[in-house]
Amino acid sequence: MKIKNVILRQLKMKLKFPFTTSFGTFLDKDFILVEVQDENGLSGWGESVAFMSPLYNEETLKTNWHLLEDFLIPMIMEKEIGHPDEVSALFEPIRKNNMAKSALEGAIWDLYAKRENTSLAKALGGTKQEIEVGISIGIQNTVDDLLTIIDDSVTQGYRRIKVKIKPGWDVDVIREIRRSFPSIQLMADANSAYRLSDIELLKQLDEFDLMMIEQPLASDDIVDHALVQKQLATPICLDESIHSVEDARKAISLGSCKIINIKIGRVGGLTESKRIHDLCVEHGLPVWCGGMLEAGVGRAHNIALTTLANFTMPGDTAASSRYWEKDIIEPEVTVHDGLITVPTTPGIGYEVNLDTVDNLTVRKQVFEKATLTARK
Ligand code: OSB
Ligand code: MG
Repeated sequence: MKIKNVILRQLKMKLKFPFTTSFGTFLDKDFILVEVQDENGLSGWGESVAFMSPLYNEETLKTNWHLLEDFLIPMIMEKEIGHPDEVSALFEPIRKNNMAKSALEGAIWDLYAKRENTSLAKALGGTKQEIEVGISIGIQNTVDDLLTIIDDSVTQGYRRIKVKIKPGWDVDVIREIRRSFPSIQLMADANSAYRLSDIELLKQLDEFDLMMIEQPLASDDIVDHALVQKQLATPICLDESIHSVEDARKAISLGSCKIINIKIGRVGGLTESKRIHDLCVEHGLPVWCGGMLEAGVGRAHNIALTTLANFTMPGDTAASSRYWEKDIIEPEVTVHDGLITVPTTPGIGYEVNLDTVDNLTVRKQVFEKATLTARK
């Protein structure tokens, strides 16, 4: 296939509620939606998970636009692409900028699956018809507020509760949760808020039978995590620290984690996500699919990836309606009894609602071969 046009749109969507992590609070979600079109005008869709500020990782919406406009789009325009696995190889000379690469690669995967008349899940080698999901709950003003949200989420059927922690909102909060909910599947995500010197505090969390502690230490660390994991009974799950299958291999061999959270954007795309999944199968580590407060297109990609067999733990892909008054896809993602039914229609399996997209678009740019040449 050949990509004839690429359309970048910057969307702004209002979150239904503020979402607070150890590194900051989200009120809105600004992101880039990528549309690629083939010679027949068929569209594939991808979503960048880069945020406005470089607080989760170093990428931002603007750095992604720059990388897409000036490097990545010109690299794939009019190229004969036999299979989307070739895209990550094409992008290989560009260092890092994984979320920018992933947004475009994801759109090409969707287009490929549509052209093959198969679902994205099947195109990736996925086998599940439904996937199990959990929910990620931000830091709240009071423990009572948090307990109420957990209660609602458990009632709705979410299969696993993840709570965000940070210094000052950790051991005591988890103790209170366990008192009220002795047997739920529970985990904590620190988003890199601790240091090796916090080891005694982290060890106190062993008491609460957590499924895992996600990314306690620095976002680029795999060395200190190995030291901490040796002293913890609770499995460590790495999120921020894993950018590639090579990172995963090193973390596994050092013993830095026992579980990996795969985020498609963080690792540079679906092809790299599959590689990490396969490596974890070889080494007996379970994986699960993380979330980045995605709108519908990103959510759909997460669902397709989660159909791979070793995604054995519930992911963070909650229902569209948890985050948005109105999502950009139809139908919206719904969760029943903690399960999402995987769509079977071609590509991502959800229609992008162009009217909704237009209403939310604050910037738009169309790239076609002629303009790219003219610019040189
Ligand atoms: O670390 O998984 C994370 C949200 C924003 C940035 C980082 C993270 C998160 C979440 C929420 O935990 C995941 C979601 O519900 O999409
Ligand atoms: Mg995380």
